[in-house]
Amino acid sequence: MWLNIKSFDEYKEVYKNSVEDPEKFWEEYAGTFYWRKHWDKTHSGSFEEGNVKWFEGGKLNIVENCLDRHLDTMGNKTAFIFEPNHPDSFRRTISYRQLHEDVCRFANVLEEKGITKGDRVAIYMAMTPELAIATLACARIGAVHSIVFAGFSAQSLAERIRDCDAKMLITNDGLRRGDKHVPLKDISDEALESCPTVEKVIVCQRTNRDISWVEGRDEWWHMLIRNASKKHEAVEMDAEDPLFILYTSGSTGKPKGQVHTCGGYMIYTSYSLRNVFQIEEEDVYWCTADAGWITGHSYIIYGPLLNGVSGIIFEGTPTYPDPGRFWEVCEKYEVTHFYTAPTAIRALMKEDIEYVDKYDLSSLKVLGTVGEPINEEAWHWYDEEIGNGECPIVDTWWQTETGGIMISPLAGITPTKPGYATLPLPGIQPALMDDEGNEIKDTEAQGDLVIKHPWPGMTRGIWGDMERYQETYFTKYPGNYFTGDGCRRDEDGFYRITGRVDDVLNVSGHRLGTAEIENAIDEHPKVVESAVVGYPHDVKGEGVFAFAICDDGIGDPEAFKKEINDLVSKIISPIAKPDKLQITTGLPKTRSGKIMRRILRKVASGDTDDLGDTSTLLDPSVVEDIIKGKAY
Ligand code: 6R9
Repeated sequence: MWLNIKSFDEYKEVYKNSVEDPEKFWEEYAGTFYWRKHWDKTHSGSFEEGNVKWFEGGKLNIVENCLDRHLDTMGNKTAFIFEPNHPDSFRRTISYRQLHEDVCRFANVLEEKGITKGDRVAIYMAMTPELAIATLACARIGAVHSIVFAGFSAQSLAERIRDCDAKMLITNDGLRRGDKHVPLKDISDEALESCPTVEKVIVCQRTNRDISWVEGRDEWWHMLIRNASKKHEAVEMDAEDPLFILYTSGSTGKPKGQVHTCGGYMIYTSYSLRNVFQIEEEDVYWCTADAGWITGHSYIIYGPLLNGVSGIIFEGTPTYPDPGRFWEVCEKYEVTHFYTAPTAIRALMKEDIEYVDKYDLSSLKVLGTVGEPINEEAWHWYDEEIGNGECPIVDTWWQTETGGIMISPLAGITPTKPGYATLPLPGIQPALMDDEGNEIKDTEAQGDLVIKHPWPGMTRGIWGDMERYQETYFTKYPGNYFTGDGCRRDEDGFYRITGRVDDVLNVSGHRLGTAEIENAIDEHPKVVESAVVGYPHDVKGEGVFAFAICDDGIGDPEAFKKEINDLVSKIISPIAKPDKLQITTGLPKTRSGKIMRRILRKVASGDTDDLGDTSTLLDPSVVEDIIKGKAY
């Protein structure tokens, strides 16, 4: 049984079997869950048709597998440790039994408020256990949750609510992250002005500040759960019923609502966490992501609970009240598995090493990274200063679309190599494609990364737009899933992700579409047209560089930049603010009117010696002006 792969030889054997007979491979793992009814068909559909299904006809509820299944054997075990924003604030631990009760109570509340199977519920909340409770309660009654990262603006929230016609919004009065306060209820109220489908708003108290109230629509979380029963029968779902929608940026302006399903997602998040991190019963696992991103869905909420692990929910930031915060928490709870983003590592390695040395980090066994390529310097700092050279680093490559980790070392089992996500998990078949659309068979190669065979955790669609789903993932390389990432494979067959090959930026591990940011900048009355590209940034990985053609009279450029940044924060989120803004008289366009971003990327990164072929530009003299221009 390969539930946990325990050696490199076993990995190789299991991998081979998984390619030869994928169905048998996944059946074996799926068999370890609690199904109310066994599935009829292990796998059907294809990438060509865009209709992949796994375990169809199987009946289950994922929350029964996360919670109920564990009650007899580990009811008193800690499910979540909650660490608040400020270290002196109230912290608490929640056992599996308690979490089960809380989820059942809130599931009863949702049903009483008229939410039923298939309804969409938007969640816009602080990183507290209630966020997980709300999420799990939705899943328990078969409602489709759509968590929106609490750093998004009112407009972004509204766009996501409208896209999926959510019937309810669950939010907080506000949240604190570091020394910032975010008035979530105010932002929600603004968003809901343009969201007619939302009938009810449930507000969970966190900051106790004054908020406005819409009688008949808004209700307090704590009042509603007071009399709710702690008994609740989970709703039976088909493996292929949608579990959640999560919006992610693509190369057009409109975010894509990725749809994940109950059965396949459950199997894949559980499987990937267990094998990549080599988690064991007594481990304390901490993923520092926000539940508003896929990493939080899969590796704070679902994956750890499915495996009966104790996990940390952290409300704060890496640098508040000081840059030792992560390490203080690791020491306090004797964290064994720590999973964060390269951008956090890069920010913390700039700080005085005292902030690390002060704490006892000897409990750590495995270190993980996710979200963006990790540079070798950061990898080595993480390895030596945090892991004391003794903790395997798992550089985990995956996407919102993939549901779980796809290419990564298995901790302590497969070799690691700085900057490399290394080898695919068994069940995952990556390949590299050349410009002509052919698979590159040489071991050492560089190309576009695709996946050749469906896996249970993959996205089943873009909410309300299956055409775009087909077009985005399955058209460029027919018969394959196209990841949007470029990748290099070394002589040992190890994979190194080189970054996006489409118009998507990765800023501090956050995925942002250039078109989304351009649309926001273009809202400024003085902006005629804009173009956004990424450039290398030593902490964020990639920074946002905006070029804008403006009407005369923008005045002081610094002040103008602030106006643009405020606008982008308001329309999208502060994470999308341009780091640099250059006012220009023109943009390098081809005769067909397409902006040649390749040139702008070179200018933005200060690499203007060789701009390549510019002969297809409508007006090549524009380039000279751009090179001479000044960025603020
Ligand atoms: C999980 C997550 C996905 C994009 C992906 C890629 C980049 C993620 C990476 C990585 C290099 C890694 N990415 N992990 N690049 N090494 N270990 O981040 O999902 O927000 O959808 O972003 O992030 O470019 O395509 P998501």
